[in-house]
Amino acid sequence: YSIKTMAATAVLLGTVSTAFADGHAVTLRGASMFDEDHSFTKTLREFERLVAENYDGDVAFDLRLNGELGVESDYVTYLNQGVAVDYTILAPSNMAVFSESIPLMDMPFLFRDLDHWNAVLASDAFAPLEDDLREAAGIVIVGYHGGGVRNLVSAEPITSMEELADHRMRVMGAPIQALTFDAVGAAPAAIAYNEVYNAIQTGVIAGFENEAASIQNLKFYEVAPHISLTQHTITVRPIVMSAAIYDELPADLQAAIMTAGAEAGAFGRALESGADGEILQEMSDAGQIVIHEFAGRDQMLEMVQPVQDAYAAELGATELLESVRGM
Ligand code: MAV
Repeated sequence: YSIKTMAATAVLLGTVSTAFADGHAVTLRGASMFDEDHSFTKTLREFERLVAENYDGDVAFDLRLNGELGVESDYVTYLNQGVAVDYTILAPSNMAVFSESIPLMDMPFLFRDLDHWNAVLASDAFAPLEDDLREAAGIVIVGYHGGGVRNLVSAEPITSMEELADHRMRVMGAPIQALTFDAVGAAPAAIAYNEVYNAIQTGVIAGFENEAASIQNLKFYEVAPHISLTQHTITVRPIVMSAAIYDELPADLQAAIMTAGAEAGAFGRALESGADGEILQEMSDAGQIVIHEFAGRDQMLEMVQPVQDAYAAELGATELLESVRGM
């Protein structure tokens, strides 16, 4: 191996060993599906800044934006294998392939409101899920971003349970997501995020569900301009690292990462939850979306609870779910 080949290999693997390539002791590679304006990217930038601030050694970051390295379902595989992506922000439901329990964190109708969401994230209720993720997926949670509210996004308005019936909509890859929307009468299908825009445009599906920041950043309103305020999810979006990479880092860098993750998460949650309503308003003012009230939210909630109960029971997580509900 020449130094050059090793450097090239190191770049491919995107890890600690990129020292050869750019002269830094440690270079970590990150990934975002969005541009600099999205709260995920801003939170990852804040994370980088805080790691550097809290660490005495030499660490550099190489954050790839705009889906250059794919979508979250790709990042999960990379993190698991310890290649290409070292840190990112992920929807728990996109990690279901490796951990059946992690999607419990972001199942629809888990949180009553922002206060409840805040209380749960301030507790250690999710610790058993974090442990399972590390064990089963090789992914370490270093902080929690989130705070977007997910609504139905569709080509035609969906304002009632009747209009929701058999609505062909995309959901994230976790079985609990499909089970939930199936239970309320829709016709959900798991489709990769980077295929959603085309699938709606070509009529393969009639819509999906998402939060304001991402609808705006990826211009989903161009094909799905109708937002129905089902407000079914307040997002939980862990800042994550590959355990294979994290475990190889010096202890003081690991400590800096944990501190930075917690702080960057708090920064990001305030940012996204604070901007959610404003972004909807911006898109509405710009004539990009039409916002509709949704009449059946209470009914949805009632229909979904047994599905949540069954999922938790299957995981042996009934107590966890009860304690989250009780907060
Ligand atoms: C939004 O862009 C984010 O919540 C992101 O974390 C998800 O992966 C994505 O939606 C999605 O629906 O897959």
